[in-house]
Amino acid sequence: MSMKRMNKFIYSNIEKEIEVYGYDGVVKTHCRMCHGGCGVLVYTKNKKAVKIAGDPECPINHGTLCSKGIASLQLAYHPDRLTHPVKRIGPKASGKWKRISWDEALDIIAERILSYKEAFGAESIVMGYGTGRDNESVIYRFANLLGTPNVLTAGHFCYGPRIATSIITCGTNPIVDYENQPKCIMVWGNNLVISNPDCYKGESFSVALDKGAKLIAVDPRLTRIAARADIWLQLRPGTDAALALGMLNVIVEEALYDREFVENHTHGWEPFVKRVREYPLERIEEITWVPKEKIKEAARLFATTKPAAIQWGVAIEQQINCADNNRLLLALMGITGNIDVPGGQALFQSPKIRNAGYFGAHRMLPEKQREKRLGGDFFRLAGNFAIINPKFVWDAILTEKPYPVKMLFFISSNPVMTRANAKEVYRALEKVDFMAVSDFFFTPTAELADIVLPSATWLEMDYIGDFWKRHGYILPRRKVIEVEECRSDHRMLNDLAHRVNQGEHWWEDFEQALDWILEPMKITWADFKKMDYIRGSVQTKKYEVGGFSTPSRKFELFSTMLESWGYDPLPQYREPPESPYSTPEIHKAYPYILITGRRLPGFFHSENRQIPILRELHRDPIVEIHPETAKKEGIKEDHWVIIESARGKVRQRAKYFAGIDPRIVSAEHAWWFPEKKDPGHGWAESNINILTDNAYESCDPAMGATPVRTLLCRIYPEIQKEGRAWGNTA
Ligand SMILES: Nc1nc2c(c(=O)[nH]1)N[C@H]1C(S)=C(S)[C@@H](COP(=O)(O)OP(=O)(O)OC[C@H]3O[C@@H](n4cnc5c(=O)[nH]c(N)nc54)[C@H](O)[C@@H]3O)O[C@H]1N2
Ligand SMILES: Nc1nc2c(c(=O)[nH]1)N[C@H]1C(S)=C(S)[C@@H](COP(=O)(O)OP(=O)(O)OC[C@H]3O[C@@H](n4cnc5c(=O)[nH]c(N)nc54)[C@H](O)[C@@H]3O)O[C@H]1N2
Ligand code: SF4
Ligand SMILES: [Mo]
Repeated sequence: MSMKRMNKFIYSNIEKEIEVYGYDGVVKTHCRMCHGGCGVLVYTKNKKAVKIAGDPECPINHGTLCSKGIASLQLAYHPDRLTHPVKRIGPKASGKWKRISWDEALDIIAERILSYKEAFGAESIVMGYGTGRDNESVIYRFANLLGTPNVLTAGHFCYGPRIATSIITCGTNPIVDYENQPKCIMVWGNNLVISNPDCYKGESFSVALDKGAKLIAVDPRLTRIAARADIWLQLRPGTDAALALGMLNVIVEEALYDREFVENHTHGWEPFVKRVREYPLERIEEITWVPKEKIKEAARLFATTKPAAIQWGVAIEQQINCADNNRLLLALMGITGNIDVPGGQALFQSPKIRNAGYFGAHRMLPEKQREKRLGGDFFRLAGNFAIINPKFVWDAILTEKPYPVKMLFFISSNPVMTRANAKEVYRALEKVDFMAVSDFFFTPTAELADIVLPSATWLEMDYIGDFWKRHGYILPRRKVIEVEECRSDHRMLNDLAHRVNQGEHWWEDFEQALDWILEPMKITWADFKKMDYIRGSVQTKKYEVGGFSTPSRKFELFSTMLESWGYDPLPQYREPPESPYSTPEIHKAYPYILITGRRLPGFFHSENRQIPILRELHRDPIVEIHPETAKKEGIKEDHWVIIESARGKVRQRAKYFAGIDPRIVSAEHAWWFPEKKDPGHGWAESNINILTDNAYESCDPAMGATPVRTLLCRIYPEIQKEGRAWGNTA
C-alpha cells in the first residue's frame, strides 16, 4: 500500500476511533523522549492524553514509534513526578523538602544569581544541561545575557566534536541523505536502530538496507547492525583512527579516490597522503586487531560503491582520538566524492529562521567575559565552540581555582550519573554554595540541590521542534496537556530572565519568542502550528559555486584552523591512555578492556528507570562478557559481578555474549534505582562512571573529550544469588 493511501486509511479510521472510544480529539505533535523528532498523534479524553500513535505523515518517522515514545504517558502522569517547586529544608541529600510557589522559587534563584554576580562575577554561576533536548538555545541565551561564559554540557564528548570538526573541515555537519538512497552505508561506532540519535531515526536506515544498500559495520560488538552487515570490522575499542588511516591508505594506494574532487576541492592532499602512508596495513592490523584483508575489502567496497555514506556515532568521540576520528571519517567521505551529493553525505541548510545559534545570543557575551571561560584555551577546539570539559567546573568548585564557582543551575541533566569520575562530581555538588535543578524527578543530582523546579514534558509545551538539528527540518511541537504546576524550561527561563535584568531581551510570554524565531520567514507561531513542517534548501554540490565555508574555501584534509592553534594539522593515531600497550602494568592488574554506555532501547541515559513498561523490559544493569572469559573468572550467567577499575568498583549482572572479543567487556551506564527510598537512590552501586577517568591528560588534546569507552578493568563474581538478568540489548 502506498504511504498516501495508508495515511488515508488511518485517518478515516481516526474519526471513527474518536467516536467509538469517546476521545475528545487528536493532537498532531512531535515526541521528545530522546533527541526527538518523531511525529505523533496524541489522543485526549477529559483533558488527559490517553493514547499515543505514530504519525504516518511525518517525514522523520513515517508512522513508526519506539518504546520510549509510547511510554511518554507513564512519564507525564507518573505518581512520583515532581509537580510543584520545592526548597530543601535539611542538609544536602537528606531528602527533606518543602513545597514553595513558583514566585518564591524564582525569586530565591534570582536573588542568588544577582548576589553571586555582584560578589564573584557572572562567571561564578555555571548553567548546565546534558544532551540535546530542544532547550539548549534558551539556556545559552540566558547564560550569555547574564555574562557567564560557563555552560556545562556533554558537548566535549558527544555531538559537539562532530559539529566542531565538520565546521573546520567543510563548513557544516554532513548528514546521511537516506531520502536519496545511499548504495553503501558504513555504520561507524553507532547503533542507530536502538539510539535513533541526533538527526537520525533507525527506520530510514533500515529502509535503505531493505532497498539493497551494502553495509559495513565498524563495532567491537556484534550488534544487530553488525550481524546484518556485508563486512563487520570488529576492532579493538579506541583504535578507530588507526582503522580509518588504514582504509585511507588502501584508497590512496589503489587510487580509488575521486580525482576531480581531490584536485579541485581539497586542501592539503600531499601532506595528507604522506601522513596516511605512515600507517601501513601490517601496523594497523596489530593496533586494531582487524585482519588486514578485511580492511582492504571494506575500503574497496566503500570507495567503489556510489553514493556511499558514513553513519557515525558517539563511540568515536569518547576517546583520546576524538577530533582526529571525526576528521578521518570526514576525509573518507570527502576523498571518495561523497560530500554534498544526493544519497551521500549532504550539507543541508536550515529554513531561513532565526536559528538556534542566533537565538542563543552568543554574540552578546562580552569579550572580557568570554576570556574567563573555564579551561580557557587548554582544549582549543572545544573552547572555540564554547564547550567546557566538565572537570574544569568540578575543580573550580573544589579548589576555587582559577576562581570560585558558587552556583550551579542544571536544567535537564543528571551529572552524578552521566559525567566521568562520579565520585568527584558528587563531591563538587555537595560542596557548591547553591544549586538549582529543573527536572521531572528527584534524581541523585536533584537530591543535592537547594531548589528543584518541576519541568514540563514535551506533551506540555508549544515549541519549534528539531530547531537545532542539521537535517534541515523544523516541526511544530504542539501543547497537548498541562500537568499541575509543571513549567517548560523555556517559559521558566523567560520568567527568570525578567527577574535578573534581562527583561528587554525576552518576551512577556514565551510564545512571542516563537514568532520572533519564525519572523524571517514571514510567518507566526499561529501559522506554523497549522503546518506539518518546514524544510530548508536541499540543494547539493553547493561547493562547486562558492567553495566550502572554511578559511581555504576547500575541504580541509590539512586543517588550517588546528594549525593556527598550534595543533597537528593532520590526523594521527594515539594509543588510548589506558590500554594493554600504553599501560602494561595497569593491564596486569586490570586485564580487560571496558566499554561503557551502549544504548538501551527503553532508557535514555539515567532516565526511565521508574517508568513501569520500560523497566519491565530491562530490570537490572547488565555487563556483557564473553562466555570463555566468564568461565575463566568463575562467573555464572545472570549473577551479580563486581567490575573494578583503578578508580573504583560497582556491581552489575553478567550476561554471556559471544559477540564480543574475550578480552573486552561492555557495561551499561547511568544506573540508579528510583525505587530505593534513601535519597541517594543507590547512585554509587552500579554507576559505571565511578570507574571512568576524567584526568585532563587522558582527554583528547583539542576537544577535551573524556575517554569513557576505553578503560581497563577486572571483573569477578559477587556473592552468588540466583535469578535471571533481563533484557537483550545487542
Ligand atoms: N560512562 C558513560 N557515561 C556517559 C555516556 C557513555 O556512553 N558512557 N554517554 C554520555 C553522553 S553521550 C551524554 S549526551 C550524557 C547525557 O547526560 P545527561 O543529559 O545528564 O543524561 P540524562 O540521564 O538523560 O539526564 C537528563 C535529566 O534531565 C531530565 N529531563 C529530561 N528531559 C528534560 C526536559 O525537557 N527538561 C528538564 N528540565 N529536565 C529533563 C531527566 O529526568 C534526567 O534526570 O551522558 C554521558 N555519560
Ligand atoms: N534509547 C536510547 N537512545 C539514545 C540514548 C540513550 O541513552 N538511550 N542516548 C542518546 C545520546 S545522548 C547519544 S550520544 C546517542 C549515541 O548513540 P550511538 O552512537 O548509537 O551510541 P552507543 O550505542 O553508545 O554506541 C554505538 C556503538 O559503538 C560501539 N562501540 C563502543 N566502543 C567503540 C569503539 O571504540 N569504536 C567503535 N567503532 N565502536 C565502539 C558500541 O558497541 C555500540 O554498538 O544515542 C542517543 N539515543
Ligand atoms: S525515537 Fe525518540 S522521538 Fe521517536 S518515538 Fe522514540 S523517543 Fe520519541
Ligand atoms: Mo550524547
